[in-house]
Amino acid sequence: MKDAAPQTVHLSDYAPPAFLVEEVHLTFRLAPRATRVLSRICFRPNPDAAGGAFFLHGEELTLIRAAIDGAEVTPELTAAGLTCTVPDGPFTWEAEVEIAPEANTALEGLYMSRGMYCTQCEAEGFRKITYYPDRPDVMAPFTVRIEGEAPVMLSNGNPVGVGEGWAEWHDPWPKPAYLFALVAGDLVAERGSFVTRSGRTVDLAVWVRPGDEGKCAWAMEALGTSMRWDEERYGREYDLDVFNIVAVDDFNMGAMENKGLNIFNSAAVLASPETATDANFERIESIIAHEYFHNWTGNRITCRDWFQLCLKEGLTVFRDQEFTADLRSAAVKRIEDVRMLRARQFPEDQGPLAHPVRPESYQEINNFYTATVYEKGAEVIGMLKRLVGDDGYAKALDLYFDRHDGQACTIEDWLKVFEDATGRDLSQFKLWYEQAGTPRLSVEESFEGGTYTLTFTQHTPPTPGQEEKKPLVLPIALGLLSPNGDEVVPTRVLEMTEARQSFTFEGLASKPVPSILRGFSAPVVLERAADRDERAFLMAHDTDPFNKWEAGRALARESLIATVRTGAAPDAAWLEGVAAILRDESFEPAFRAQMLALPTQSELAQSLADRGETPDPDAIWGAVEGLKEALALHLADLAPALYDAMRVTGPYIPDAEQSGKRTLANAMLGLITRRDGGERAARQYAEADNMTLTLAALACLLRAGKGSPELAAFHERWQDDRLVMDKWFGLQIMEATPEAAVETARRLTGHPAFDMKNPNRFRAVLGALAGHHAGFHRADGAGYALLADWLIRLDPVNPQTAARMMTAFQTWRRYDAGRQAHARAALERIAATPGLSRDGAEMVGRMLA
Ligand code: 0A1
Ligand code: ZN
Repeated sequence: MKDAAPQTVHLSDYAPPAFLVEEVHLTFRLAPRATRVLSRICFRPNPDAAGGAFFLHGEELTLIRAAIDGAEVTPELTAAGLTCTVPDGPFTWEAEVEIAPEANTALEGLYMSRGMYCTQCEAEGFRKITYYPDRPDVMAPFTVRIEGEAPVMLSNGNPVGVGEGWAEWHDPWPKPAYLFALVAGDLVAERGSFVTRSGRTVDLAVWVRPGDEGKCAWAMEALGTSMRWDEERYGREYDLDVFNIVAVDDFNMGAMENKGLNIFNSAAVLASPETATDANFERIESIIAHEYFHNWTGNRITCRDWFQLCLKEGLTVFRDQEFTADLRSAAVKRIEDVRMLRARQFPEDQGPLAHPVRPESYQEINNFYTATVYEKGAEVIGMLKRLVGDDGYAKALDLYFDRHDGQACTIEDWLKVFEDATGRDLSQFKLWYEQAGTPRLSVEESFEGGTYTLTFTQHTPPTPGQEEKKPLVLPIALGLLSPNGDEVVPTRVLEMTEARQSFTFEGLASKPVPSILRGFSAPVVLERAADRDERAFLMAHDTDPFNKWEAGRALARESLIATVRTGAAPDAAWLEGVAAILRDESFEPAFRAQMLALPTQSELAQSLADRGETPDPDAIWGAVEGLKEALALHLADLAPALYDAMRVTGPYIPDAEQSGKRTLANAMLGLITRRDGGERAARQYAEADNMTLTLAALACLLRAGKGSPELAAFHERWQDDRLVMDKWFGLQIMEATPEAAVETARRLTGHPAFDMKNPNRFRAVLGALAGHHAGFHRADGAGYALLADWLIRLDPVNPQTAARMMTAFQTWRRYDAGRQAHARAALERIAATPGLSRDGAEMVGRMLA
């Protein structure tokens, strides 16, 4: 066998498959060290392909035998798959292979998680299960027989039979191999049912380990709500007799949308008030929805090739965002989404890992499950909707489902339905899919004789491999306020298509105050040198909740930057503006809590870098601490009063109303702790009957340099609950001082419960370090070195998770020469590791280029 040398795959090289699959029959004889997989696959030549050899992907498989139309054959094997001479017309391929799920620590293909068999096939894991054309444009119905000792054995589709030691499943819907799934183990189910709008009853089940039954109710409820929402909002009905969800402890990502058998990281399913926070509950609800929505946007209509990943992911994220906005608060959800976009996608788009929403090349596709593909992909759809309007969007989506059901599609297909449904030419809009980088939007204004003119200039800085950028279509939602705070021009969407473009508004009595980019109508950096009075004015008067929040955010950012630069005192306008909103009961508590969320320290570093300055992580840390101290002082009376007013009585419900109150109360607790040294937090910890209150109290105590007895008690109580213990590990690092973060992380990697093979635990410790801005970017390079040590250790065990975490280094060039030298040394050490995975090599290669 030859070694598979890393190869770059290009979108432009796409060719249709030489052979199509009519049907697939698989038999699994499960055994931890030697599982046998028997396949019978009916192939026919693809009439739309220009011929081509018969090639099946296959990696890390031991081929026992192969046959074509019943006659044994001896294929030619490589490390990537096999080729074989085949008949001219249709034929049946049979193979028997052996695999070792127990030895599979990469968690891709068939593997074991604490005695349970499970699979992860997206993107290219099926080739580690058997020989197959493992590409998303090959779709087929699957019949699966599982033989083994496990009490529960599940696969995609509907159950067709079950007996002692076996189970059979049939999935009638043609699907690509990446949606295949199998689970077998000692599992128990929380059961439910759903009657579709056409009256079919679907049996629902959430499968978990015995002992976790009490933590499934929320997931089941979220599933029912998602199914109904997709019927009502998108006209999409479920299409099988059963829908199964399984919770797995060892999982690289959040969850996976396998047809009829969604597999979830247990952190994305299991919840009880005692063990999960409000944020966990909300995340579970949205991931359940996301995976369920994939049934139409991903499964019934899938991607032609992996370059089209945003076709399913951007759209499904957009849909899950709409779902949460409908169920909870649209304003708060938009703020949360933009915070997340700025924290995760902007750094990617502005650094060495920048790539278009539809990338044009890759070495390892697993490295492209990124915030750009997912979150910017969703933003692009939001812009499309803004441009064509709600009706145009609804028509286009109906056409998409009608025209492309059962197909593997491209972004061209997607844009064409919008063009056909609305008559719009989207050729310039398509650049959003092709051009990487975050556009910068600057604004000039003039006012003369009642005419107000806004002139916008857009510019997208170069990104790797894309020096020249063209102007994009930018929907700029805008409102104008009069100086007395009345809205004189309600929100309208300006459509910018040129590099520089003016828009005029006639008949205004006085120069208005513009509220630009309402609802964050385009994913750009707005470079507006507004003065602080204007921001304070918008914070007080803007009718658009997002821009109200944004004005406060900008004030806080500028205040923090001034402190970093000159040691300036916190801006009184921000302190007063926040206090006014906190006092205003017409705003829901969750929105009021958002007003307190400061820009992340990494965002502040980027803002400084954008202005040509070298960010100092310690100075940024100090400025943030100073602002929080000032706020605690400013709100010395209000914080305890609001804390009391937000007390929730009655049984715990993780809905928007209750969780909003708890979020605001906990934010007040943070301020109170700065003044009372932790007295109230200790009381909250002692009295708490849910994890939201417990964890917030513990965080406050740790931040105040206290909390040792509580930390020990927490450990004592929760040591047998892996998900709760992940919180225990992570929190200690998140709440550590910059000096202590690295040492705390290092100490915790030596804890007996630290298990590098479990991605959740690895992320809880090393991910928390990477997220601690001043701790990770410590001047002596200790943060970089510790993370590099562990990434080098993890890479051979689980290359996917290691490579994802390497992104912690993506901003390394922003910092001073000393830090850069340490970061470069860490990256070069990773790059020089013998046998480094393709995943890791691609990531460090791009960051060092
Ligand atoms: N499609 C899933 C996420 C996912 C992607 C890749 C995986 O392994 C590499 C696993 C899951 C989703 O969007 O939820
Ligand atoms: Zn998805």
